[in-house]
Amino acid sequence: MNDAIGIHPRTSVLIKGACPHDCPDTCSLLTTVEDGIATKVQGNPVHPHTDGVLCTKVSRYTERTYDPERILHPLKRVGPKGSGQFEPVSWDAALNDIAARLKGIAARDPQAILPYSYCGTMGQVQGESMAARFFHKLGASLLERTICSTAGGEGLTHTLGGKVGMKVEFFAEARLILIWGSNPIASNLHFWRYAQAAKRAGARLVCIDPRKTETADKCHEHIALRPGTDGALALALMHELITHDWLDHAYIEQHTVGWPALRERVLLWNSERAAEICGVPPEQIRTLARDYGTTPQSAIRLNYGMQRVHGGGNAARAVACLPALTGAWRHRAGGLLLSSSGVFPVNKAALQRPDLLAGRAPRTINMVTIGDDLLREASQALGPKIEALVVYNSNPVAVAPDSGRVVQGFARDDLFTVVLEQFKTDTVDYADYVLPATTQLEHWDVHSAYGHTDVLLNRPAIAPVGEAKPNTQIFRELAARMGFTEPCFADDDEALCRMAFRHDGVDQVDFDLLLAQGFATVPVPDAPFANGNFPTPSGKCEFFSERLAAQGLDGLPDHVPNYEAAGTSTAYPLAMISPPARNFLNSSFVNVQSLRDIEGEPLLEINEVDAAARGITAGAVVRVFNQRGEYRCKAAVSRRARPGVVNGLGVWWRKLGLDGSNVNQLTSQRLTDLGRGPVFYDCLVQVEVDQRAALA
Ligand SMILES: Nc1nc2c(c(=O)[nH]1)N[C@H]1C(S)=C(S)[C@@H](COP(=O)(O)OP(=O)(O)OC[C@H]3O[C@@H](n4cnc5c(=O)[nH]c(N)nc54)[C@H](O)[C@@H]3O)O[C@H]1N2
Ligand SMILES: Nc1nc2c(c(=O)[nH]1)N[C@H]1C(S)=C(S)[C@@H](COP(=O)(O)OP(=O)(O)OC[C@H]3O[C@@H](n4cnc5c(=O)[nH]c(N)nc54)[C@H](O)[C@@H]3O)O[C@H]1N2
Ligand code: SF4
Ligand SMILES: [Mo]
Repeated sequence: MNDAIGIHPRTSVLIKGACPHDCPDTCSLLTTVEDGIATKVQGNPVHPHTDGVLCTKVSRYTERTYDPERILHPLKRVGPKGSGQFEPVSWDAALNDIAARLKGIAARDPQAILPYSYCGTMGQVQGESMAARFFHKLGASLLERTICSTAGGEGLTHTLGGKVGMKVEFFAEARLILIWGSNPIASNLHFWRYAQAAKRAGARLVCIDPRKTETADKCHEHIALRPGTDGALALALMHELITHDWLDHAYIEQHTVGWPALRERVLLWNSERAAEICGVPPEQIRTLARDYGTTPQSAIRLNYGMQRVHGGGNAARAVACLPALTGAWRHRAGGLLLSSSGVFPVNKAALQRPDLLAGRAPRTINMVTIGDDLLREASQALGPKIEALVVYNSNPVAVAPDSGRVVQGFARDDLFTVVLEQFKTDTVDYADYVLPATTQLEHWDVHSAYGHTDVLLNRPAIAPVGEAKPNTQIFRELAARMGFTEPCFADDDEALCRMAFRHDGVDQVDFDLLLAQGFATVPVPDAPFANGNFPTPSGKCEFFSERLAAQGLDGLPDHVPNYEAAGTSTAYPLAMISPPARNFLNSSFVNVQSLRDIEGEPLLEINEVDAAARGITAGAVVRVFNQRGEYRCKAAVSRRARPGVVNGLGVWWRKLGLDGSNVNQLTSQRLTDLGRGPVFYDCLVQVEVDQRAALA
């Protein structure tokens, strides 16, 4: 008996939540709370997609939540920008000063204020609800949230009509799975579990990826194409389907638009031509086409890794044509999945209240080009200079391309920067004020997903740590100080959760079920396009897009070469890609010691042929450089890199790198063909042994 020995009885409860991170899996979490302290975070065994399993990152969530490095109090800058020197201040002092500064700028032109946010949390509430209301009311510049998925998203939308596709659970029944531009063992673990079930049942798995990933190791075949050549590969696959008549003519006839035009385009793309561009043997393309064309239950798991290049939108369009040619959509275990986010009936207008703009149409800034935008002077065409930046749910100094320019912009002494954060990221180092934000264990939220079709509710498990506040609360309190009196600024977080899926007073998702079991499934037919019914203007799969043609763009998908295509520069002969690390999530978790210990240190994977040609040995410090900048790290001489391509894994924090930078020092601010997205993997570099390190 605890009482008998003088110890308080322990209360232990299990709280249902949702993983907030930018991951397709959106897992259902069970947090054990003992005497108000979260002691364990586990996967919910009742939620089918989670199936009781979490990734390594989030199974250590208590370590992250109680990390001694958590920001627990509002901070005000005392040192130069970038130095990360702050002193604690009270919430009142911080918010009063921030409101006064924003009011002063807004009186001249509110468009000089820019919110900068992405998916640090994917929650509908701690993402863009109260924050969007605040900036809409203010009339601040709008932000194009393009840093991840807009090229592929647009490509898919112009072909299938939206971010829609196969239900992820039916990959388990497929007979052939193409894992295309995706490394699910690292970044989509719960899909990989379905793929493994299919493999055990005899399915063939093919991985299409320049890098020999841990996923490629476990597939039957690996097609190691050059970065940015997926469009050519898809066109050649279609060519083979046509010449061998592995086509579902009835499906094409009834459920597609633009077949004669597509056929004509595709006939220009035989496998030899594509093989030359992709840097793979033509037989590999022909064999894949035969398998794909003759296996009715063929399923494609496309992921965003293949669209971070100039032609990413067109490549996604080309791949999305494949299942309509073979009629794979007729089967629930056939078709394609890039993102399921389009199936969720989110009421964005209720959450974000664009009506608060009241007829104003502020300019839009693309988050990809934040480096250039921060360094631009006022102009008639582009509007005022950016004078204030409010960053939340993002770490742009580490994740945005061309970081030499980004850092220069953030270092501007005449820029007023507020950062809402949990940890002292690279971006925090440049803030004038840092406001401590709660983590998922400390606030309410509701989540849609992009790798399955369930809505999840997140209840707070513990009280906020230190003086941290939810993003919503910070914007509520700022709104009050700005004098915004609309009742919507008083909505509490639970009310916002209830609003997220309610239209005209009717819940589109059962909120009582969410409260009771933590998740609810959005009804989607098992084989959504078995009988056409694509959400396109024509209702068909659009091989040819009238909408694109009307914009003066190519109505058909094509291969659009990289801006910096391999072999086009003698100064920078190697193509660099920088895909996700397994134990980080973008730049999140880099600060968690036990996870950083697993990842080790920033590395550049280089093939033995390219290493030998440069006198690079394993573990040598190398200088990686191009016209935009240079970056030093250690070399990993590895067959994970194909000849001609180097891989710089994970978005490391700059301050943890060898000389305070990361791979984004080299990436460019150019934009994709569709969707105005980033081209992180369209980047030529040269690599050499670092002379400083070699002499030392
Ligand atoms: N552990 C972990 N999980 C994550 C993330 C993370 O950082 N870490 N990031 C999350 C985010 S933000 C997203 S958007 C999602 C999806 O994130 P994605 O960035 O799509 O990540 P992956 O699924 O790992 O797929 C990327 C794969 O594409 C490959 N690739 C690179 N260039 C090309 C190309 O031109 N063609 C082809 N075919 N392949 C190419 C890379 O080598 C890599 O293996 O994952 C999320 N999940
Ligand atoms: N070179 C290269 N660069 C890349 C990529 C790549 O593959 N290669 N991937 C790109 C992709 S796909 C993406 S999506 C972007 C991602 O870029 P970001 O969206 O900036 O993602 P993170 O780096 O995870 O940073 C999110 C930050 O939000 C904070 N955060 C989390 N929850 C909350 C909260 O509730 N409140 C507040 N205030 N803060 C919170 C976290 O602590 C973290 O520092 O990076 C892109 N950059
Ligand atoms: S990061 Fe992804 S796999 Fe890990 S717990 Fe979150 S949703 Fe699940
Ligand atoms: Mo992303």
